[in-house]
Amino acid sequence: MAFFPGVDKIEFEGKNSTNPFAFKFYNPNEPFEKTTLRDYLRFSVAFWHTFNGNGQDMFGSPAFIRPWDNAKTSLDKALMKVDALVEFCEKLGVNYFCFHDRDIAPEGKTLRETNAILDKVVDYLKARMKESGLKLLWGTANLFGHPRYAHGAATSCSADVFAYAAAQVKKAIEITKELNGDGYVFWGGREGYTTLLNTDMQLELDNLARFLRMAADYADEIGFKGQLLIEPKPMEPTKHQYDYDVATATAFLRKYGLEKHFKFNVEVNHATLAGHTFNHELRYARINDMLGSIDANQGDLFLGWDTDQFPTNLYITTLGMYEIIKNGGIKPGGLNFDAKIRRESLDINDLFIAHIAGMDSFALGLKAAKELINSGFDKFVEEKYSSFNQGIGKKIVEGNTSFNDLERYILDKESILLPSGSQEYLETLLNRAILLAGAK
Ligand code: XLS
Ligand code: NI
Ligand code: NI
Repeated sequence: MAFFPGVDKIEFEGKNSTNPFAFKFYNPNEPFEKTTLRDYLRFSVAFWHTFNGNGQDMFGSPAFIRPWDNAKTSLDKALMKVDALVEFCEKLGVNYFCFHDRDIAPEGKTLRETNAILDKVVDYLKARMKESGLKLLWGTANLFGHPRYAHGAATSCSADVFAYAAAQVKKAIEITKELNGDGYVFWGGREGYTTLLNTDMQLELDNLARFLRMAADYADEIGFKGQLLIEPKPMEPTKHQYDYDVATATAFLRKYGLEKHFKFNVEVNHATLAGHTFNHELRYARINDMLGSIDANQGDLFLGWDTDQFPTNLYITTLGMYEIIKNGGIKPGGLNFDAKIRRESLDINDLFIAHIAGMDSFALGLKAAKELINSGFDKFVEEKYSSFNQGIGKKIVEGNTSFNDLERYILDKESILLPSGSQEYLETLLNRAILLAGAK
């Protein structure tokens, strides 16, 4: 059965095409940095939004009915969604997907029963992946949807819930390994608090660290080679999430000596919720050698919640991809579309149009970032800090100065020369880079 009979394989038609079902800027085979755009960008489809998303929001019931909603049993439905995933990714030309354990299979009465159902779906998924060439970018566990996680999972006040979450993550790492995943993600779900009046913050943070240590140990024990990733988010569903942003989570990992085991999965919309730009979060991770993967989406600054829209803002994609080029790429991570079509996007084929928009926007952003680098943008920054390349600056950088030396050096100097920051000029270079990349 075809789930998307109205859509054929999406082809690259170039910038002059007006066909909504064609790529304008993403040519998968185009060479880029000794590889191709396909292998550099490593796009991934998020199972939860694309195959479970039903347009529901806080104010309204489900708005989309999908072909798999007519399945006879919940297991049939799960298997149909696997087929839909394979068909969707083949037509879109995307090689990767990501999932939570509970996205792909329904729960049973006990964890044992749930695991048995999950195994059935994983077997089928594995076979379909093998035959189609579809690969797993990362797996994760849903530790936030079920009511048992009302107080959090690893930070719950209930030791039973902590144990349940541990067993669930154990299984999720096992199936991620079984499906050859390149990574495993920990997004904080309900790990945080809504009021300190009822919260033992110290115990919760210590427990979170204990949980992550056991997870890393277990991954080693079973020989899981994928990258473990923390996905920061400052709020939602709790008022304060512990993995607030990359800086906060880095400090947390270092305090507990866990920093060698984890990198970051940076999500655009989470960055903006934290009051940061996407490129700020990427930069912070990159300079700490902890940039692992990306959840590609965008928020709406007027709404101010995690709207998870498909990314189309070229300034965001360009500045983000600049960090990725400087990072030497994103592999073994990728660009996962943790994004959902709007409740008003009622046509099932809007799923394709949305992914095409996101893929084109990141491909163009990548090319624009390259133009930006070619325009001498980096040279400007180098020049701005050049006082640290010689004289007293060099001594400071080399650690060969003290407050006494610095006082002696500066005490009788009459003037200091400052370079211009030239923000306006640099913004014109950014505009130019986007326009040049788009015109090619
Ligand atoms: C929610 C998160 C979530 C993670 C995976 O805001 O983005 O979807 O990516 O658990
Ligand atoms: Ni995400
Ligand atoms: Ni999110």
